[in-house]
Order: sequence, then structure tokens, then C-alpha cells
Amino acid sequence: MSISPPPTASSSYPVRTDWTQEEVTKLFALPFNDLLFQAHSAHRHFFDPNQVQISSLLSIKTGACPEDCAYCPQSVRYQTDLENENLMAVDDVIARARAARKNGATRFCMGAAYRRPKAGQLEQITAMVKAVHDLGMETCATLGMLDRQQADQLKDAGLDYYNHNLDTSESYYPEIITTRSYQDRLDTLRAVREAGLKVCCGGILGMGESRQDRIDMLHTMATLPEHPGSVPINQLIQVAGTPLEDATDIDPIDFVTVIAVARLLMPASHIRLSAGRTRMSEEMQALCFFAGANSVFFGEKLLTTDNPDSHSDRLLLQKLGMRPEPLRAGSL
Ligand code: SAM
Ligand code: DTB
Ligand code: SF4
Repeated sequence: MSISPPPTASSSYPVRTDWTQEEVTKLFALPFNDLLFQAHSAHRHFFDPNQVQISSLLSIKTGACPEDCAYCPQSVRYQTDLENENLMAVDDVIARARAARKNGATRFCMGAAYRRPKAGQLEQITAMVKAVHDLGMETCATLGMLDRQQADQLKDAGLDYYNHNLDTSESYYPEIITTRSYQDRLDTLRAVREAGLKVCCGGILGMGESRQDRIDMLHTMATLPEHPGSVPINQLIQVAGTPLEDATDIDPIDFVTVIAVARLLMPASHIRLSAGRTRMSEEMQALCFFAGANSVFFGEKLLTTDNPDSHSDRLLLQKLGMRPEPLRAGSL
């Protein structure tokens, strides 16, 4: 017998964009079991708790990025083992999207190591977006900074989501990236929102940030004019050669706490358990799902780093009685 509520948004549960810092701080201070109970209850107002949205990632242009993001293996400034690759051909991207669809993914996300795409590059990428859209998948892209005109161009090609992360708090941000500002990020998010694209915006945990930085980052996301439709929460993958290669792992309970607070602040959004799952136990992932995570990346690679293999992911979902979320009617 199923005790799941219908997977529709509830009108009786408020979706607020006026959270105060104090309110967010209080959520972080709740005893863990109280926080989890509240977060899971909020989750059930909006989602079937036994469904998980599955996305697949492809790096369509790899490495040699001029930015200096301290976590990133793709920055030209750091000596990592990565092989640089030019922008992929459209047909090759279509073949990879078909394979992802066969593997259960309903959303296909194309990532490029750009500071900002140039006109010719964007033209080739819009052809990829159109083709993937025509396969019946939701489309997502993450290409760096965009202005409004570029966002419009992607929207016209059939792009559903644009991923652009805040990554951390405004005050910790300069410790992580110096080649573009927090305001640049907010400007791109505005252009994307105003073009009518759905926003995918999250962050990375385990970069040496404080609890206050986590509070500030979630507060910024939850007080944007509209909540991001998807909120990826990444655990830092410490890649050899990057400045953060020796960063200390975030405590798993602190990680779950962030998932739960994100669920409470943005109750109708998909919260994605993103990078870092290869080093999370099944129990930890199960706790994240209970706390409100309801989206993951499937496939052996994220962009350039490893992700759990699909077979073990499928077994995990089976053990938990969870199933992939079908594409919603009208979502394309
Ligand atoms: N260049 C574009 C940009 O930065 O917006 C798109 C690609 S970038 C790789 C997308 C996101 O991946 C980053 O914003 C960051 O949150 C995440 N990411 C990159 N390297 C990571 C790592 N080592 N561990 C966890 N997340 C990472
Ligand atoms: C996001 O927040 N996480 C994904 C997606 N958005 C593009 C990327 C994770 C990348 C991890 C490092 C890598 O594989 O290169
Ligand atoms: Fe470039 Fe994006 Fe990596 Fe930063 S995160 S170095 S912008 S690919």
C-alpha cells in the first residue's frame, strides 16, 4: 500500500522568498531529528517522496578554462591530469543523449568550460539543444556567464534549464574565485530568469566554508525573486592539482543538514544530490533523500570526474523503493 501524497504542489504550504537570516540560522540550530522531520514533511507537501528526478551530464567542451575557480580541474591555471577537448560535434552529442535516455535520464545537461560562450560557439550549442529537445528530453546547459540576448537565444532553441551556481556565500567567494564576482553570477541568474529559462542554481560544500557561509548561501538562493527550480548541492571533489586538493571533507551530518534546510527554504524545488556521491555511503544518500533530496546525476561521469555506476545506483533506488520521476506532461 502506498502512503505517498499526490505529487502536486500544495496550495496550503507557503513558498516564501522573504526569509530572514535569523530564520535560516534558527533552522540550522534545530536538533537534527526535528530538522529532518520538518524537512521531510515539507517534501511530502510537494513531491512524491519515493520519486527521484534523474539527470545526465556531458562535458561538451573540456578544460582550458580561463577562470580560476579553486575547486575546478578545468581551469587552465592548475596542473591536473585532465585532457582538454574542443567543442563536440552535434551528432556526437546526440548519440550521448540517446544513450543517457536509454539509461533512464529525463534531463540532459551539457557543460562547457567557458567563462562566457562566444557567438559561434553558442550557435553550435543551440543546434545541440534543439536536437536533444527533439529526443523528448528536458535540456539543461551550463556554459558560464550569459547576457540577456544569449539567454534568449538558448530559450528560443528549446533550452529548459540553465545551471549557474552561486557556489558559496558572497563573503567566502573571493577565497574561491577571483576572476569574476558574485555580482556577475547574480547578473547571469537574472538574465536567465528574465529570458524565461528555468534556473538551476546551487553550491559546493566542503571548501573550508563556515556554517555562517552555508547559511548565507542558502539565504541568498531562497530570497532570489523566484526560487531556482533545481538546487544542486555538490560535495567538493578534491582534484589533485587544484588549490583545494587537500580540503577537509565536510562532516556528513553537516551535509545532510544543508539538504534539509534547502528543502525547508525552497520546498517546491528539486534539490539535487550532485557531485561527491562516489564517496557517500548508501546510508548517507538515503538520509539525504529523506531530508529532501529528490534529484541525482546518473552516469559514470559527472563532467570530468567519476560518479557511481548506473548499476549500483539502480540497486540503491531499488533497495529504497524509489523510482525515477517521469517527465511531467507539459514540461517540454
Ligand atoms: N564553466 C561553467 C561555470 O562555471 O558556470 C560551467 C561548468 S562548471 C564545471 C559547473 C559547476 O560544477 C561549478 O559551478 C561547480 O559548482 C561545480 N564543480 C566544478 N568542479 C567541482 C568539484 N571539484 N567538486 C564539486 N563541484 C564542482
Ligand atoms: C552542478 O552543480 N554540479 C554538476 C553540474 N552542476 C554541472 C557538475 C559537477 C562537476 C564536478 C566536477 C567535474 O566532474 O568536473
Ligand atoms: Fe571554468 Fe566553470 Fe571550472 Fe570555473 S567552474 S574554472 S568557470 S569550467
